[in-house]
Amino acid sequence: MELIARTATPPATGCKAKGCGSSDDGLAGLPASVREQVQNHPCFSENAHHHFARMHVAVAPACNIQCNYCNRKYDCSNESRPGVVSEVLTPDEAVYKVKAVAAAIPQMTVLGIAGPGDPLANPERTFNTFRQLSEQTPDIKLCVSTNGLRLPEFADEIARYNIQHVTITINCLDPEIGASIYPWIFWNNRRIRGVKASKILIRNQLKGLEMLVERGVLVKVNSVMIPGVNDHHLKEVSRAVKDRGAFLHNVMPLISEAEHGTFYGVTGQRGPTNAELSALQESCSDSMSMMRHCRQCRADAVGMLGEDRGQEFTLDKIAGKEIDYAAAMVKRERVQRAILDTLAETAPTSIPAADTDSTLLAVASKSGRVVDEHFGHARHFAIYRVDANGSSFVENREIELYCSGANECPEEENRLDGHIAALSDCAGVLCSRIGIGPWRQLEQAGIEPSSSYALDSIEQSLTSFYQELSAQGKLTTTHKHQAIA
Ligand code: CLF
Ligand code: SF4
Repeated sequence: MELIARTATPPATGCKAKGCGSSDDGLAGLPASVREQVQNHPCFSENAHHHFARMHVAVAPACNIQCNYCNRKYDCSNESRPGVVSEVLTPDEAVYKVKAVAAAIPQMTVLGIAGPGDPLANPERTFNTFRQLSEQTPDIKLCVSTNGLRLPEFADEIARYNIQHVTITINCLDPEIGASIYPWIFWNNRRIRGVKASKILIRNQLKGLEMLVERGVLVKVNSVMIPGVNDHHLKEVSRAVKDRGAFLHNVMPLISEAEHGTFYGVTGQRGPTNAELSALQESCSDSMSMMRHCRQCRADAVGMLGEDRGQEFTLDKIAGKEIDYAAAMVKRERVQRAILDTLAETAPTSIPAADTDSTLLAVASKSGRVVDEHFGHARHFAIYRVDANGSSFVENREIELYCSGANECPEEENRLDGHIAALSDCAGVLCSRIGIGPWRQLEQAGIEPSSSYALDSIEQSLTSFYQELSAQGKLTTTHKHQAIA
């Protein structure tokens, strides 16, 4: 299991009302057609990721550029966490797998192609898959993630298959910066290097973005934050992509562990701390809606964001299954409608404005819906702003695993510094289980742990936990002050 080591420090600032990622406070102001496009897309809508799932099919092995944060043995790091590798499928295998997953997980609303290379460097495989899905599974939204080099060439093809969501990774607008991120691109049958290569790549990314927006496609831009290389420049990227019609900006941290064998990994380029990432996201949010709940998925991910059910749907496990997709669609429609109806009813109370009575609470959850993660097994905590009226998601904070996966947490635990630092501005943390040692250390740090809400819904648990802490006088002025800093 990978350790995520880049996190020891909490964000410098809490969430401001307008800066809560892609939180659905913005949905009400959107045109009906756009609202329909995002309300059940777990990446384009923060709220949707608690209720709807996505899946990826790894049909695109080749790539046409080299990024210094990528080792080509693994999945495309523009969306995937580096160091994971996915099994490549043929388009026919992919379509079969999509139907099997859609029948088993009715809340799976989005099919994405995000690797393991670049989907548009594999146009036959990518569009063969999309064409079949647009015909055979018309209730599934189609999504693609690309480095953008061949985007202008395929913008019409994307629109033809009703692919409503595209992600372009744009790390810079300045080719001089680009030259230190991309050593080469493969363009018009030639390998091109340096500033010249970056100029072509950036030109095509921006042109492709404009062409997609003209065609009514919603575009999210991903940027990898590389301290000392492009961090000072990403605010400008945010403004520029917004001006060209991008819907959302997702600034992701560089992950550059040496064992992944990337150029940045072996040369010691560091990734950002949580505080640096949060501060940059906050500053970009002045001009652009920011995504803050990205989980840097695998190219064959299945399930809710942060959950990977891929092993349940390997080709050998689904082989020979008869799938009645017409019947599955009826069930899917019913399940998804029920979720949307519930969301419509609860939306007004779920997004409190920042005020002096709100505080931050952390949740350990695998599913993103219920409190179902052991404190010691959590690889991240979801941070919520909570007050007496409800809760709103702020961000995910990655942490380093301290528990080896054994059944019991160590009683005496002295490796909790990273956890405590990451949660230091939170009044409490919800988890499904926790050992007595970590419990005591959290309490000593002024962070109240609770496993009383195990397997309850996150939203209800947060409200009840807030009331409990409030009644016990455990929401100190410090907590409240930090929550809105
Ligand atoms: Fe997949 Fe990407 Fe579509 Fe989402 S993921 S292709 S937009 S359906 Fe989402 Fe995963 Fe982050 Fe990507 S959490 S890595 S942003
Ligand atoms: Fe790797 Fe993706 Fe960059 Fe290609 S575009 S080099 S697969 S990170």
